[in-house]
Amino acid sequence: MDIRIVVDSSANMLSLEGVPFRVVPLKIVNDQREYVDDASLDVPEMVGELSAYKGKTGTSCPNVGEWLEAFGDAEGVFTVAITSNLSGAHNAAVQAAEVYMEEHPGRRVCCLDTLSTGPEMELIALRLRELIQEGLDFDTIERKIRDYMNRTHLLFMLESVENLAKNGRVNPLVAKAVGILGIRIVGKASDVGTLQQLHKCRGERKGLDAMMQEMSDLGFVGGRVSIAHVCNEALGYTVRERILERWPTADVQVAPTRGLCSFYAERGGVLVGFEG
Ligand code: X90
Repeated sequence: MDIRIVVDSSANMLSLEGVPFRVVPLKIVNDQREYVDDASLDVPEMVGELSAYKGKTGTSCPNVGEWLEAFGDAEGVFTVAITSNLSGAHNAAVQAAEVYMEEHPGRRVCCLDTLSTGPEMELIALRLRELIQEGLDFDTIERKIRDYMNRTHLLFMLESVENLAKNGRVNPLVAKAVGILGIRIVGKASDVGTLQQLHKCRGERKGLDAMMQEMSDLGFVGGRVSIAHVCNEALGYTVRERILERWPTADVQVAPTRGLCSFYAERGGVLVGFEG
C-alpha cells in the first residue's frame, strides 16, 4: 500500500524525503494582500509588511478541495493538521477523507487532530515516516502514531500575542498582560489544543529558564526536539544550546517558521516541539 503524509503549512515543512509527502497551505489575508503559505512565500518580507500594516489581518485554513487535491491517488493517507480548537483545517480534512473514501472504495484516510501546531506536527510527521518505512500496515501505523502523539508536547515563548488576540485565538486577559516591553509569555499547547499560558517572564533569560523547567516537568529526558523560530535564528540556537547543556544526548533541529506560525507567533517568537 502506498501511504502518503499530508500536513498543513502550520507544520513549517516544505518537504520530507523518502515518503510521498504533500503540504496544503493556509493563507494570511488582509485588504492589501493575500499570502499563500507555500514554498514561494517570502516569510521575512511578509513579517515586515504585516508589522507595518495598520489594518486587520486574518487567516484562513485549507478547504476540502485543497486537501482532496493533495491526496492525489494515494491508497493510504495520513493527514496531520493544526489543532481543531483554533482552526477549521482538521474538519476540512475529515470531510475530504469522507469524500475520498466514498469515491475510492478500499482506500484509507486517517485524519490526525494534533491539538497542537508547528514543530510538534513536524515530529508527528517524522514519526509517521519511520512507521511507513518500516512497512507496517495502515491500522498498526494509526495505533502507533496515536500512542506517539500522547507523549509529544509543544512549548512556546512569545514577545507578542497581538495577532492571536485580534483573531480571537487567545484569552484577551493574556493579551493585555503582554505588549509590555521585555515581557515574554511562556506557554504550552493544552490537552484540548488551546493556547495555555504558564508564565509571564521578564526578559528572555527568565523565559528560557521557565521553558527548560517545563520541558523537564513534561517528561523530557533527551529525545527528539524540533525548534521553530520567527525570524530569530540566534534565539533558535540559544534554545538548542540550553537544551543540550542539560540533555546532551537530545536530537535537536532548528528551523524558521513558515507563514502561518510566523504571523501568529510573531517576530522573536519560538516554538519547541519535543518528546516526553
Ligand atoms: O484556520 C486558521 O485560520 C488558522 C488559525 C490558527 C490559529 C493559531 C495559530 C497558532 C500558531 C502560536 C503559538 C503556539 C500556540 C499553540 C496552541 C495549540 C502559533
